[in-house]
Amino acid sequence: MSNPILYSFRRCPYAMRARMSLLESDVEVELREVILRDRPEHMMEISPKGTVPVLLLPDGTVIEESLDIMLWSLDESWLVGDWKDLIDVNDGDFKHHLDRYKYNNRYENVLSSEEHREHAVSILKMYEERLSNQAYLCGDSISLADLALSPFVRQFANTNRAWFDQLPLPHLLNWLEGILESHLFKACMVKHKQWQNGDEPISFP
Ligand SMILES: N[C@@H](CCC(=O)N[C@@H](CS)C(=O)NCC(=O)O)C(=O)O
Repeated sequence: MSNPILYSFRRCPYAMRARMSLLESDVEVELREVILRDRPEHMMEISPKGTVPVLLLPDGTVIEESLDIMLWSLDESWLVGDWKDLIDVNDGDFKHHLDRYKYNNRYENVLSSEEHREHAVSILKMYEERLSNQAYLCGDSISLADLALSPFVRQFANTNRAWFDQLPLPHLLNWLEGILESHLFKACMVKHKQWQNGDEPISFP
């Protein structure tokens, strides 16, 4: 039986969380690296909304939300604590402020970049509070919430790394560093060239 097919984009935080989850499961997929301005026809046929990641299962089922790919691949031991609420805040308010901080001139009628940055920091303070009592967002082991949120905190940090590094959020910085330095994250960030129809399949992991 053939492997599931994952349409993915290396730098997309939603695709990163899906790839990390697949790495943590025993599932091998065929990875197809997408360039967003040149999306493959087959991907658009199976998922016309056109976002990555998209996972196509051998039985034809299409999973086109990163969280659903995580839930499909991870076993129940990963579903720890209030991960749903954390993902709601991340994919909602945090992502809203992150985009308007990072790409402020793409939006009309918004606050300044610095004001959006401050709103995002107020959410990061909530994570800092948790991480001052435990190693990960929902306890002392890594779980779904860490995989789901860390790619977005990374994107926020990388927008202005020097500024981020001087924030008084030592536990958060340490948590992020630990994840970015992990084998898991490094394996999820391996580079692949853009997939073209007819290419030899690339197995992931
Ligand atoms: N809710 C989706 C969001 C995915 C998403 O927005 N991915 C971005 C790349 S980081 C994308 O594909 N953007 C293309 C577009 O919106 O046209 C998920 O969780 O999978």
